[in-house]
Amino acid sequence: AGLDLADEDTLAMLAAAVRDNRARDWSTPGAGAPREIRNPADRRDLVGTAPDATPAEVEAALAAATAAAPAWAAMPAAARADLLRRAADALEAARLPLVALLVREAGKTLPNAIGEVREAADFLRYYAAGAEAMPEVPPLGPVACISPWNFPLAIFLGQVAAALAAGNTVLAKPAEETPLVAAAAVRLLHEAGLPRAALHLLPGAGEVGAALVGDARVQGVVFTGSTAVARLINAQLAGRLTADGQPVPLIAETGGINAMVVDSSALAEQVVADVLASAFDSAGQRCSALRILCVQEEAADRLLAMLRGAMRELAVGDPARIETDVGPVITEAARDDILGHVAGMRGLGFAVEQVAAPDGCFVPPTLIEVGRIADVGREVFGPVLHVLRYRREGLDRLLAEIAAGGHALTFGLHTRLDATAAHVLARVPAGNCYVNRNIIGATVGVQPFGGSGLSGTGPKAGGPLYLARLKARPVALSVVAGDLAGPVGESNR
Ligand code: UN1
Repeated sequence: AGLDLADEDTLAMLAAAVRDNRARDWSTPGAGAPREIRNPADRRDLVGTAPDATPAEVEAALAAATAAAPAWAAMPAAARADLLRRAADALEAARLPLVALLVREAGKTLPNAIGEVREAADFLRYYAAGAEAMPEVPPLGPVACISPWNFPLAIFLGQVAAALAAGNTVLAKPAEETPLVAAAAVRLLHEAGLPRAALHLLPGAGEVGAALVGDARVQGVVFTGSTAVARLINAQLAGRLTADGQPVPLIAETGGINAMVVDSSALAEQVVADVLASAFDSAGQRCSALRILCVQEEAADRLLAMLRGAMRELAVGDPARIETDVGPVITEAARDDILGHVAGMRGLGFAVEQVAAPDGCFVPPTLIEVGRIADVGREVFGPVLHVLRYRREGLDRLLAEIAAGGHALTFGLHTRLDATAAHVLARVPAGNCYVNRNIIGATVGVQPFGGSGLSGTGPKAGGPLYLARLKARPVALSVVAGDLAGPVGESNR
């Protein structure tokens, strides 16, 4: 069911979908002040307006989700699962306008947007199957789902689908940058038969999220975003108990300062391809993206020369064009933040190299040579790759520095030596370790995604333990492994 990007007819169809989309207004109704959503690649293109949810709308949604919780919880899991599968079918039937909307609202490249629709459908089907495979344990009740702009469809729907599948009603706050694709997804779910009171969309900024998290009727929180906001949520929930007297659960997926270690036995061509994908795909705007490439000294000159050459070939520009490798970053503020980091590093004396990029919300793919892990300092959410050279004798110190950073999300290793692989992987804590491949694009059901430490609370998204956290009481986990009924997508590569 994939869209074949090597096929001329498919490309023509996608181009037409983007063109039609630009003539379409995706505005959503609501009482609050309308927020203008503009295409990050072309600020003249107004995608639509979305009003922030007002306090009265938040209150009405909380009351309705609370009132609807018993009936939704009482529905047999199989019926909830059928509904989510119908929604997955509807989502795939609507994939062309959704792909175009992701390009326009979130600046996704066409391959990224196609992968994201596929991943969203995978989440719906995976959690549907998981719900059916679980013993009947009561759900939590109303759950708040707070999602990011970088996967405004897949992460948004993944959170919502899991909460609903487990039998909870949902208050969903999409990122303020990307409410329109979330609204489109909610419409599809309601049209597929989901009771309106079981899922409420509440667009807006931090105030809306804080109002939800601070409300005693909310029995669980699912959050993907920054470590700083996860800390705020955690503090807000501290000491609060569910109706069953348990601490209100928080599932948080946050950031990472992800590293890849490349030893001198690695296949250079493969490394270059995987580094390009890991660092620059999605303009580096994935929490899984590569931030620090660590190359063994003996291989570094040749490998970095190849990487620089390959970076110069990256096409940065309009994500609606199939030729584009790197699209815009999400906002001018994001661009300025990333470029501020680059300027700061240059100021500190680190060597910086950048390829060309157009004006606007674009950041040129950038390479910064650093001396040690701690030089990087922070997660930079854009196409900026730090590189450092290490000596074989210094490997353990390097691994200890990576571990000491406190994040533990993704990690990559390129080596052809089994002993090195075992040695390295035993020393780096990371939720997702990838060997001899890129470090992005975890696949629902096959590579559950999530980290620990500063990177999140677990359980991993798209994995067998996720739904259990959304139940009121502990679940016997041996029976929760809901396999997909069908083949799993290459969703997000
Ligand atoms: C995120 O960027 O917030 O594996 C998480 C991947 C994606 C990452 C999503 N699932 O690249």
